Amino acid sequence: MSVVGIDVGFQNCYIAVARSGGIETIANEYSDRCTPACVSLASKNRMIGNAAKSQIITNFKNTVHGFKKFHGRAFDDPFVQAEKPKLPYSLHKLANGNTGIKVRYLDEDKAFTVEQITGMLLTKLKETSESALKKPVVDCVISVPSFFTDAERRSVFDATQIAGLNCLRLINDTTAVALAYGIYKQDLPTPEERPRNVVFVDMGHSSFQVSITAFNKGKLKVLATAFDLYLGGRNFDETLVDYFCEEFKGKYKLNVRDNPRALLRLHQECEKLKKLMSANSSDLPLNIECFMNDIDVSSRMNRMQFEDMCAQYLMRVEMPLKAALEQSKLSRDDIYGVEIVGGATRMPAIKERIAKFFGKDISTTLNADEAVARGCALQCAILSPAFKVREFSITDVVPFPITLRWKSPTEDGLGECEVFSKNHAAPFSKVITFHKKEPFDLEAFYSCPQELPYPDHRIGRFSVHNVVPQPDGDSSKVKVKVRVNVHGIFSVSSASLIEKQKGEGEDMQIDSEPLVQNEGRAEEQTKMQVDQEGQSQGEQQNEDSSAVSKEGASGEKQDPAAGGSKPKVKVKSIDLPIVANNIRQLDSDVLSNFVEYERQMIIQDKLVKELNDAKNAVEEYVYDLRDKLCGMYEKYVTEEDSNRLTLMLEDTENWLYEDGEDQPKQVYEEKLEGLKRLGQPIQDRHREHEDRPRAFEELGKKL
Ligand code: ATP
Ligand code: K
Ligand code: MG
Repeated sequence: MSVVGIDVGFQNCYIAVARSGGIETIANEYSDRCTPACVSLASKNRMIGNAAKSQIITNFKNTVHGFKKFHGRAFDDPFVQAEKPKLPYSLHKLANGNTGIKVRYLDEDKAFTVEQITGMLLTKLKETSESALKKPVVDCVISVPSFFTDAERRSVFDATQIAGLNCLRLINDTTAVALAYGIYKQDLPTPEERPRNVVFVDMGHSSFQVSITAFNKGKLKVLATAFDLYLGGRNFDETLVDYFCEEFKGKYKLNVRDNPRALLRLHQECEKLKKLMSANSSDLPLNIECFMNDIDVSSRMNRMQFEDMCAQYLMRVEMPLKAALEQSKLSRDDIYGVEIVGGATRMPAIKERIAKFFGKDISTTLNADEAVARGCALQCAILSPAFKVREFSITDVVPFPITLRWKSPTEDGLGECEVFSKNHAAPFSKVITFHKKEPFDLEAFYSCPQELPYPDHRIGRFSVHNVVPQPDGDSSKVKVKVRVNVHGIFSVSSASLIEKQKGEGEDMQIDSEPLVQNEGRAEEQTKMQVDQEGQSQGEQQNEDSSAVSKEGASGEKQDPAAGGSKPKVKVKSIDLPIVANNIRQLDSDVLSNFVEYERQMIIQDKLVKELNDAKNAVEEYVYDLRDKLCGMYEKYVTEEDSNRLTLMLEDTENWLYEDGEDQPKQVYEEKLEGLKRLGQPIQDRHREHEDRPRAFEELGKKL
């Protein structure tokens, strides 16, 4: 099995793998450890990552980037609507209301779902991992922002399936960083000692995340997370873009916003300028040649001016830090250290604010770009039976409180119960007992809509089927297990009907407040969950009845009422099917179509690549042989043959640009063979001549 960790960023993706030497981040075919989160669709194939990034300006309508936040969001979502006019490509409302991405692919108009686009990106990252590890990659751990909701996580998870990956865990960015920090530390306090509390701060391109984590030997426990969903490097780029758009309007009479290509170029230049300003406080130039309408533009900017312009964003740095500290109930003195990662934390103004808030120097010992991916790979190694790593238990948190609601014959007709509070340990399961005579629905939703990334606070509806009254007509006791799994995804994972015990309270318990039983300590739960998830790959995709009954069996064992703790009470329990209906969830048949379609696109890309390689081989051979004919091969070919061959090479070159521009692979292969039939004898004569003296030399050495 493969041990791979992938950080899927809004802008940048990184891969770390476990090899014999330990965890290492790997480079792609461009020798780049960063793969841009970018997908470009064309008339014959797709380009993904670095190749796609180079298409951002030339093929702007069909080059998709900045799509991470479309996961789990409706097209009508205010954020999606606000992004739409800023994007060079088109968004589209899909039949189910989700956000679609409209591009031209294979000379047809296509609307891809965000799961498909992320699936494409993951296909690329999978291939990069495979060529580094030189074996197929299936198992992996992938990072998501800690604030991702249920719908967002399910959406990313679907994308991993489309790419043919088996995601063992969706791990929170800051938790991955915490693992990368803690696992190698030899001097962590023992479990009996007071834990070491460390703050992790990650500001990427699109958002700002903070977590406070307590470490003891062999374990970490996230105490609190806080975030600014919309504060990241892109805000600072946009501030510069706005400024220069205004300036160029006056100075050059240019309406940059009307020209998508110019706007994209300005974006790229502003990002470069921003990065330069992190290292340099002096006045810096911005020059773009032939920017728009054949006009060269230029301007200047310095860090102080820039920071003034960005005051509204810099102001927002403190709030999540404060929120995290408050939630953790720690004081500043309890904080051992502050570790920062993410590209945007390289801005001096950001660093200063973080340091000032905690009143201590911040540490940058972790690799700002690679720590998330490394943490993911470490988690994957821990989950892999094939890999030996130090035991390290992780207890994460639920980012937003979750409530269940159901119909009940009480005054207002509704029963309600908060099943997971904010920062509740995760993964975690709980059992709730209902008294029902008939099948019923449980609505799950987030309790605090104002905290959420989007206005829809629903998670889903879970219908518990096959509930019947007891033979005497009384309500049946129904035990329902709810859980937040290892991916941070909520579900009503099993339900069972308990046959009435003698002497128990009668009809008075109908729809009473549910009894909430926590199952054991969070840490034990973590282990159990991780094991289960590791084996039953992607099983939470559809909590269908078969998955449920499997789970039901284990739920029963842990149920104190039904378990061995009270052996004298004999209870019969019947597993009940649950049908889940999650918001924004792709139908399973739609998902399988996407899986199949991705496979076809992979084959298509491969065919195009092979074709291009065959064509390039002809071109390269032409140039190579022509050079050599008037160079190193000159002595080994008659003038007549040389002239004939040169003419033929010239013909081939012309052909490549005309009739030979777009031919089947076989035609190029035959062309190459034809040339080689003439070129090879010359090459052989040359080699023979070269080898002969060398052979003598070798012989001489031996004698
Ligand atoms: P997210 O975490 O939001 O999904 P991401 O993981 O893709 O995004 P990172 O790779 O951590 O983001 O960071 C990218 C951001 O960091 C970009 O806005 C980039 O311009 C910015 N950045 C990188 N280096 C510097 C620098 N030296 N100075 C200022 N900003 C920088
Ligand atoms: K990243
Ligand atoms: Mg990131």
